[in-house]
Amino acid sequence: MYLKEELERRGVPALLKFEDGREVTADNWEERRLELVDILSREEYGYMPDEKFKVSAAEAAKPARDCAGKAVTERLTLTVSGSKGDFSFPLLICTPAKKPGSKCPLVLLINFRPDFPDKYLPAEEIIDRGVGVAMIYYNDIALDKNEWESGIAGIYPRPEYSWSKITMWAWAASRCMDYFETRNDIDFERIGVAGHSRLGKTALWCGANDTRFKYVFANNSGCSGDAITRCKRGETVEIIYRAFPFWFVPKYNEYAGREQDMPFDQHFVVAASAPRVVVCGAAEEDIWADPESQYLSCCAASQAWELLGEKGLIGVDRYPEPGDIFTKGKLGFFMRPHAHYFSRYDWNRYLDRLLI
Ligand code: GTR
Repeated sequence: MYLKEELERRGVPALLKFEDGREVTADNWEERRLELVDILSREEYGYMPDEKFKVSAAEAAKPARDCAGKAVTERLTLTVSGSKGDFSFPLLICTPAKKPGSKCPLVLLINFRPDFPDKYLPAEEIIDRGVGVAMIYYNDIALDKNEWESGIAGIYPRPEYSWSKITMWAWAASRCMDYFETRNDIDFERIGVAGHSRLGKTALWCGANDTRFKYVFANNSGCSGDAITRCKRGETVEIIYRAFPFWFVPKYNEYAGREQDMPFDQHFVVAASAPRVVVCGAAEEDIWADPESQYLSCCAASQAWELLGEKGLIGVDRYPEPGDIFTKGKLGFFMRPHAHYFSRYDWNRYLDRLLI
């Protein structure tokens, strides 16, 4: 394990031990993985409604040729039906124009804006790599505010349902996956979920809950995302909960200033997608997210892949430097120069991993 002494100094909880003290082995990894998801649901992000949803899609506009004719963009309305009623939201899918019968890899971006393309979504560059991209706009699912009437929050409200906005956004990504499964032009072995910052946290949480996403791309997700919380620089539990209590369940706030008492740390959410592919992207100047703590959590999470005989993090036993790209294993990390942003550089690192 890289940076072992630093992980020990910070007192990061053991990944490969059950809550009841049993050792985790390759054979019982799935049981532990589900326990990780349960711990994180209970302590931090909340639970998704426990029921099966039905999903249907309708055209919101005629499919249009895009990117100089290299792509087709579809604007759909997805309707999710559950025990409490129907809920609809827009879903955009842009795929390479291709021969009938061929399938493309696809990345679903949970985005900050409904615009397409968008500064965080360089569609033409993605299409030119032979990859399709889908997008949902997070405020269409539930507003990024401390209110519980909008969108899905109004239909499955708190406290009847113990969830949070991060969990609602992640839940919506899974409903998109339900729809992708009905299509015959997508390569199901290569569907990824991506997000930046608060939506990078969401992408990690989505991957943990939904094993159908074989790739998880968490960009600059930092505090309550990929960064180890204990002794982290920049944002802390206290700060993030004060500003964004609705991203979490109230229990998370009990750890404000008491991070050492958490029965988990953020390497749990990274490892909860093992042995699928996870790539965590950090940015040199993003001290608020804390690249060192982001790397540390990959160092700790990597044990899950190794336990399963997979290549986890292929990194270095030191803190990362700008320009470091460690994406050869199934758990990847890279540190881009400059600031907090979802840049083309980041996209290309994720696509490089998707296309290996
Ligand atoms: C910040 C928040 C970060 C990060 C960021 C973002 O204000 O403190 O954790 O999520 O927002 O999502 O842009």
